[in-house]
Amino acid sequence: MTRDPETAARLKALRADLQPELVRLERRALLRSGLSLGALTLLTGCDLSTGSNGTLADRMLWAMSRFNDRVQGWLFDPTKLAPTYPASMIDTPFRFNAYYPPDNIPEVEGADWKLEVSGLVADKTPWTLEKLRALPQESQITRHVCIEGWSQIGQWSGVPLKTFLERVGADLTAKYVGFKCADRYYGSLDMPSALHPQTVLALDFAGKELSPEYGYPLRVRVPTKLGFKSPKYIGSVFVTNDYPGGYWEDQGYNWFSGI
Ligand SMILES: Nc1nc2c(c(=O)[nH]1)N[C@H]1C(S)=C(S)[C@@H](COP(=O)(O)O)O[C@H]1N2
Ligand SMILES: [Mo]
Repeated sequence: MTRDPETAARLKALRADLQPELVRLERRALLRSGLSLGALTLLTGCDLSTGSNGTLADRMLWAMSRFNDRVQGWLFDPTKLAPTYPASMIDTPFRFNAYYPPDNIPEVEGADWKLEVSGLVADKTPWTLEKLRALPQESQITRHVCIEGWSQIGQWSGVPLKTFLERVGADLTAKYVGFKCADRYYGSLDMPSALHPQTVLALDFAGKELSPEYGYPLRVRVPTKLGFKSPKYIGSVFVTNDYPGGYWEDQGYNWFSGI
């Protein structure tokens, strides 16, 4: 945009005055959207942390609007299915991420493990790995997008969460499905996202049983949402009408974080 030098100078001075307020607004907008600068950079293809075009607040607002449009075609397809990829595009090695370093990865003993089921469900019998493997399985190659600003393509297989919820006689009109993990992580999904055809209780990663870093023995995988909506090491699933929140959501990240 071209402006006469006088107007440009006035705007520049005004911006300098407003700068602290803009920075505060921007922080709030980032928290609300559930995205870091890194994630916005990734999703918009616009590097927000460097460059001289406009203030950081300008660049961020622009990127936010671009994010809304672009993400429709990439992470959140208009058909509401996350894009899938050929096996040749799988990223190896796949990145580990958690709120702690790899030394603290929980080691779960699969033979003793049981998935507890509670809340608004008819059958609360815990599930073993063997029983889960006997249910219909689904495999998908999708992109995992982390809020911290990286994404990778991986292959997850397991039981569609919908199949599982139907099997336990869950109240499918309830609002939320919550998960508790072997670490201190926890999370929840709205029921429509829990019933989404691509949402799975993953037992396998890259065609093999999940390894400890990727969530052994069971993790949720929701390709239509940001990575933090896919809890690993789950030990308990519950159906409820009371908002369960989540580890990052309770610290300000956007709960929905997807379509
Ligand atoms: N139990 C548990 N699940 C978790 C997390 C965690 O810290 N603990 N981190 C989340 C985040 S932010 C991301 S990006 C993904 C990382 O999954 P990966 O290690 O398979 O890449 O797991 C999600 N699920
Ligand atoms: Mo993440």
